[in-house]
Amino acid sequence: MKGLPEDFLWGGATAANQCEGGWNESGKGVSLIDVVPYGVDRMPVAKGEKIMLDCDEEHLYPSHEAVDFYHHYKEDIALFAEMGFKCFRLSLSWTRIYPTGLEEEPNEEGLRFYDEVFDECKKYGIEPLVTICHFDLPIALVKEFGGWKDRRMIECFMKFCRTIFQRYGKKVKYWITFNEINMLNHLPFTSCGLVAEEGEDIKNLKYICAHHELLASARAVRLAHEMMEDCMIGCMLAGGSFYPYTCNPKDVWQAKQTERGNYFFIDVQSRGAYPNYALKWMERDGITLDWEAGDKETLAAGTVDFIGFSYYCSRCDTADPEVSANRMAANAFRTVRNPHLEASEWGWQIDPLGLRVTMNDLYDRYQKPLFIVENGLGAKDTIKEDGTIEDDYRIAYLREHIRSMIEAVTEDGVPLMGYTMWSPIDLVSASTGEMSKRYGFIYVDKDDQGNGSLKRRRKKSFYWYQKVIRSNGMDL
Ligand code: BGP
Repeated sequence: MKGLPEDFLWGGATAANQCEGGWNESGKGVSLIDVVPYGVDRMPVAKGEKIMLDCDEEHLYPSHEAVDFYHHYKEDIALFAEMGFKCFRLSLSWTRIYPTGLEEEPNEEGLRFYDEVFDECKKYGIEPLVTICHFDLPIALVKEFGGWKDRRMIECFMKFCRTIFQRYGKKVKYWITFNEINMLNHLPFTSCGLVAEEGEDIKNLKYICAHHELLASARAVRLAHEMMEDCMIGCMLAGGSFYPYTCNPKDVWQAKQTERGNYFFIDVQSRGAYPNYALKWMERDGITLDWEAGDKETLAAGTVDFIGFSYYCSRCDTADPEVSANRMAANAFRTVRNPHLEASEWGWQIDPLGLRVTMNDLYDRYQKPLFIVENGLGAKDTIKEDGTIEDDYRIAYLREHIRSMIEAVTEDGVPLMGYTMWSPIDLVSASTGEMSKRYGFIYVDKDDQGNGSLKRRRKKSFYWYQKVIRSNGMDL
């Protein structure tokens, strides 16, 4: 079997709020995620209830210490290098750089932190892949504007982009604008800080937020190309194809509709215009956007260079209300249970072939290079008496997904830039806010109550992934 290209970007992915900690150090401001006490699954906001906007420091917030990458980055990057990483995906904490998002001048100490992180990567020949916004915006902007529902967010975001492109343009080649932009449908508070007032139509507001994020993304793409020679900037979809539950055409049609709800964002970011089906559904549902002169041109001028996506599971939909009632988690989505698949302890159904399906679907649709920027298994790990962690379940999950990914590249001809699994080091789970749902090759000694020494420890999978990278995916 022919293998992956020689310059394939193997690595791992994290997000600032789930791993950095140091939430109020060196001038950092408070992020939205710093006031979320438990994890997004348990947040009341999507139901329209009031959210807590003031940070109660007596509580342990998952992002406050997280796994303290802020003070351990040298050790952590050295461990990534030991596995042979070619690429490290991380996100920038907006409030480290602009503490409220409203300042004229950035916080130099915050900028310096990422300089040091990128320099450390460079030392080992690791390419950073930077997510500009990963569920992480200044709480001051949420309070001031109600999040992305306000168009003024775009200018705040552009100021942030200008600063980081200027500062890191020579150190960072690969960029992503927004993490899992389609999560906006499911987690409007976490992903865009949407605070709805009494009587406001949340559904309409979500699309207004989307419109502003899409404009901001397009402008960021354009600016990146103007400011940084040779850079590549992509979008990021919470991916996973939707299967019809049966071959009943009604199920097929239902699955297509649900899938379009996710593709909509990427259709705009990749093709530069709202697709007809979305314009029609907005018309039907009475959704009105605040189009301004020049918006269409902005979208058209800022199409992405590659399609980044996360893949944890495929999804399934049906038109049958009885079957539809039996739904389960698939990341932040709810899916109809697929009887052909097993599930993880958190109910996310495991479907390695679904990754090949998803890659083919995305490439057929966009004809742009893909980048798998998240894929992994959350599981509980046990430390044996001799100190080892035998996470064969994680190896099995990743092995099958990587096999499927390689088949999509070598058998189907899908161009793929790289694979950054989630997450090379244990960190705080986004959905549960807990540590015990672990993804890492590197174990971090910390429990759900926040106790632990933060000591790092290599799991069995660490050595397995090292071998995978060394053989460029040939030895699984
Ligand atoms: C994705 C997010 C990540 C990450 C991952 C795993 O949707 O981009 O931030 O957390 O899911 O999810 P969880 O941590 O809930 O298991």
